[in-house]
Amino acid sequence: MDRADIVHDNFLQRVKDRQLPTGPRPSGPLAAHQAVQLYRSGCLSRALDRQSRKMQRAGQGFYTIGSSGHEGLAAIAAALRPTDMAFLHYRDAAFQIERANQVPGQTIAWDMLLSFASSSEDPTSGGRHKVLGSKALCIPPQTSTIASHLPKAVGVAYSIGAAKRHAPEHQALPSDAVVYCSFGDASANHSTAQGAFNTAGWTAYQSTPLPLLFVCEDNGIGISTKTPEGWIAAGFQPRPGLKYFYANGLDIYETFRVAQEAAEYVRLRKRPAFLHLKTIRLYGHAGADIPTTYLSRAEVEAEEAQDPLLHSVRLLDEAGALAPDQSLAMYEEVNARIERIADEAVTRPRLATARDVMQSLIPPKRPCRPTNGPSDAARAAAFGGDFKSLDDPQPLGRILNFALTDLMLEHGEIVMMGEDVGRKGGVYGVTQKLWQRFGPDRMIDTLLDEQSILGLAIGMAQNGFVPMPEIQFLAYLHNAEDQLRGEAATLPFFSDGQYTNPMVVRVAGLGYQKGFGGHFHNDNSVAVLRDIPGLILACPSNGADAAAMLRECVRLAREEQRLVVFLEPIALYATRDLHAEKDGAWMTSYPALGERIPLGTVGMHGAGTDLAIVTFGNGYYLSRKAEPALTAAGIKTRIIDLRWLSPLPEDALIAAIAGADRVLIVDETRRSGGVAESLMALLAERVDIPFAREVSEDSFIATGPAYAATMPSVQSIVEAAKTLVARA
Ligand SMILES: Cc1ncc(C[n+]2csc(CCOP(=O)(O)OP(=O)(O)O)c2C)c(N)n1
Ligand SMILES: [Mg+2]
Repeated sequence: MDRADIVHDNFLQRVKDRQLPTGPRPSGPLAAHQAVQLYRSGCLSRALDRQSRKMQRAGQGFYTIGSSGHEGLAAIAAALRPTDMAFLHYRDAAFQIERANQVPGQTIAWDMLLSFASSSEDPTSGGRHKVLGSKALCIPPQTSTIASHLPKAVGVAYSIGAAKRHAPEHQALPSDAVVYCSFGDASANHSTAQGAFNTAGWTAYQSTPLPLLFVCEDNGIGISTKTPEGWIAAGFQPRPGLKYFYANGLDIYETFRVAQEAAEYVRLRKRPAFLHLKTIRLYGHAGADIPTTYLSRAEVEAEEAQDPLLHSVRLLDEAGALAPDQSLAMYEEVNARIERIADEAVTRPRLATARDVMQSLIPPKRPCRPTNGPSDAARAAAFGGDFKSLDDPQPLGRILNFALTDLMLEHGEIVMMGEDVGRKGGVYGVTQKLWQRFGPDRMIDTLLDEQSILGLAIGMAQNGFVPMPEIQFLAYLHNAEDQLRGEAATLPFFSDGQYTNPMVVRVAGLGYQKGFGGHFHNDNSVAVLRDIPGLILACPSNGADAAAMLRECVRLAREEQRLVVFLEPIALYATRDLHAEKDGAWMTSYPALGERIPLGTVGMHGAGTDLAIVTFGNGYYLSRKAEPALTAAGIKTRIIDLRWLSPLPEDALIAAIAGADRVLIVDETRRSGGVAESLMALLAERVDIPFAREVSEDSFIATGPAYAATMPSVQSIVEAAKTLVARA
């Protein structure tokens, strides 16, 4: 027998027999009518859990992770405001249901059942997932990757204070909001969670405002692995910067009282708090999990005897709020109602085609106030002594610095964050002087944790900022990559475009730093970025393009809410010369304000018809260096700079190679999973031109004299070109 049915029968029998679990009498500020409402929210949550299991058995529902045992969460919702952004643990249905009571016009049971049924009319995800969430209730839906929502909760909490000082055009939260973020006891151990607690504490320790309420729902277990007795309290009571509260989540009176105290502490003091909430988990982890396979029957039954709804029946009786018979009637009425609504919900349409599913991969555009660009006076004041250098040829790194300055002048909602981006101006000086020009509010020197940097950016974006986080080196993106892959990129997808986190992530990367750094400062793989649906990956090869592309990237983020990664080739930051020492041919002047390079367009040098070299980044630079040797060999060449590595500028590329007899792909990323693989597939599918590739080996990069040995060189490009052209 399904334990959900055992728990249900148990409830009916025990209430009838008045065999209710014992506990302290109701006390605290919860009024009788509120207590009844919380109990009703708990009943609704419970009924929905049972219904989801029935729907799954009938082939009408597809996922059953439930909230039974966690009904006390309703009391936490009651202690908060519906404008307090809430990042919910997957067991917080009662929270969402109770919050719906605070917002007029809600049809929460109907909405949640549509989600269970994966109906395209589900107002949260449009039928893409059974997930908690609601735009109207200020509950962004969450992925199920444990703890990945914690870094962005820190980011949103930080954004509330930042928005007071620089209100962004698309600000979403009131200035007295708090952020709520919940998770399970096992999840609290995850390094992502630990990073977020540390960042919250680190921030509060310096008295920076961070109105954030963490709630750890401690049911003592994570799937089948028990949390050691006392572990959560021992770990979180002494944590610097994080005030610890405890409540028994089986008692709605106590939970409400403590949650109110904690919420008031967070709201008034603008400091983070950690509410440790004792709960129980009824009927195992999720639908297919049978708890008696790893717990003794006695243990399971002892938990079931502590059913929080039974506790509520007792508490309501003792408070004189509702007699047990009335509680029983309410429970049954709610169950019957949910069954009736479910019968209707399963008849609603579902997603069917790839097009349906993919509709929300790309977020909707949003209206933005027009800007006329920064005034001359503002530019003169900001640039200071650099103002007169703007027209002189400069290397890429310096041009980027100019572009960032103008973009920050033009858009007050741009904020940058990263290790050493502020006071120092970045490891390679790209953000130099921005801290002095725009202040520490907009140039945030973060602690050393890439997940927190990206989480801060995601969170600030959700409150209307346009963040430009910096990852110091491409190799250091990987330990935080899920913040882009699992969080930022998926949010529009499964919130049906209702929640977005537009940003431009600047990453310094790729190889060819002369003998410096080895593989951890010279990472030449972008495969993990290129396969993320909806993500735009840009990679300039020279200063003028870099500025014009960066402006387009910011436009894409600001106006089209896109997630953009701007990959900066470190080896070209300071490169000045092309063919000969002191020729200065790789320096460019700073493009006029307003000049942009649109997404999907390529660059082209030359118009030769013997050979088209298709390349980007350092490969473009090396190909340009190879050009005289190719000309000397009688090979008339054109060199195409892809600029956009994902999505590939397919049509522009096909147009650019038209009329060429051969195509050579020069790709500094690796043979396996490198950009060339996609380019070759594209050429094979769309044109009838012979092609070849010159790529990096499947290797990491060495430091010292062999620093470029595994990657394309001028010589290898020339040889590959000659071989290809000589091919019959
Ligand atoms: C990063 C990650 N690893 C593993 C999982 C699989 N998983 C889902 S829930 C869970 C246990 C979570 O336990 P806890 O945090 O105590 O929450 P509870 O389910 O008890 O409420 C695990 C291991 C996951 N979702 N994400
Ligand atoms: Mg748990």
